[in-house]
Amino acid sequence: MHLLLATRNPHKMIEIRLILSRVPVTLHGLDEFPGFQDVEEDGATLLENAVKKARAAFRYTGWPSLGDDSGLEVDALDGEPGVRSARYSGVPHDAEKNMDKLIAALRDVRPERRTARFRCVLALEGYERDGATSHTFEGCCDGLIIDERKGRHGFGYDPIFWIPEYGRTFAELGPEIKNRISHRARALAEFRTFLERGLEVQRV
Ligand code: ITT
Repeated sequence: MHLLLATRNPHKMIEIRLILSRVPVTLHGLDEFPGFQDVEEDGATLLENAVKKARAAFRYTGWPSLGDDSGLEVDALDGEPGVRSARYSGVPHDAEKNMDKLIAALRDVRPERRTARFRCVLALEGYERDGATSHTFEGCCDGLIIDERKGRHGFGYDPIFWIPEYGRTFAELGPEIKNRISHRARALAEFRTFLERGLEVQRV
């Protein structure tokens, strides 16, 4: 099976390729389709945007396409930046400015009240199963937002997303652990189960 990863974010791309490395699918990137125009991510939810990205890629290429929309939900900010995580401090995306803005917004919030979660929604379009050609998967990872950047791995908000169980940020943990426990890893685990079930059905 060929699967197009409908993302322009090279970090997501690397994580998804690693997490799916043992799954018998051939992964492709949007770089193979230079004429493809990016969609506007104007949905009100992660789900809407994930579907929009996957659907546009499937329509353009004809290949089953997987869109990833993800975001950081901070409880003390009523779930912000959420769906606006990438452009929290404006366009074009700037991870450093986004972290500065988030740290400033939480300046008066006590450490124990800085609970947050990363959420990842994946949309698969163009893959027929059980009478549907549209499927979605979701994963979350809980943590706390800290004031000081720690670690050099990962991307986006990873240096200030601290995981209590490990006593480290995503950026300190590195890809091996992040790709086991992250929101993206959990959503992709659901996706993998879905694919493997389909492959078993084909074998029967
Ligand atoms: P595509 O739409 O092309 O996939 P994007 O970076 O614009 O790339 P999103 O719209 O899903 O992706 O934005 C998600 C933002 O949330 C991303 O830019 C980061 O700022 C943040 N984010 C998502 N997953 C993350 C992760 O694993 N680690 C750190 N930050 C993450």
